[in-house]
Amino acid sequence: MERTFVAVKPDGVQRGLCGEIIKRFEQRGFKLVAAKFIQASEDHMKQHYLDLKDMPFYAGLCKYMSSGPVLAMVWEGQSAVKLTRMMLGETNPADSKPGSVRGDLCINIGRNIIHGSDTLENAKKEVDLWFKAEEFANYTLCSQPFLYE
Ligand code: IDP
Ligand code: MG
Repeated sequence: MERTFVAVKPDGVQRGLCGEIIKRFEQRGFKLVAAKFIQASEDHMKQHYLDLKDMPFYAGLCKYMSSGPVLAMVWEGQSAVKLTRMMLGETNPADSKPGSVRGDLCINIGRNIIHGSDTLENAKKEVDLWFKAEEFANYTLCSQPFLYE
């Protein structure tokens, strides 16, 4: 089982897409193990996007991501990192296929409504950056035996 970090960005929250996004993860069969609705500081976002610090859009991205609340979540499941990235679509919504979150629900690369960890290593880092150990729910999904062989 893998855990991945997913966040509905401030644009997704403002556009009322939290429910639609949660629905897609629930319907896929992923298990929600942690969630919180918070406005992150600019410093927190700078840490989150540290790998992109040399990109021209880094400052604007961190400012935007801290401009309003985000829905931060950890979803668990088999191949959760890879499957989540496929559900999200490409970074640029214009390259995202219909059926993906970005391909269905947004248009512009700077307002692409959702974040998902890109590798298992980054997922671990991001989960640790956003959540403390006591913020995780420990339970079994009743659908578990019907999702996995
Ligand atoms: P990802 O979110 O698909 O993993 P990254 O390359 O990690 O994409 O970039 C992080 C975020 O930075 C993107 O989701 C998007 O919001 C923003 N971003 C990426 N490239 C551009 C760009 O060329 N212009 C403006 N914003 C960008
Ligand atoms: Mg990324």
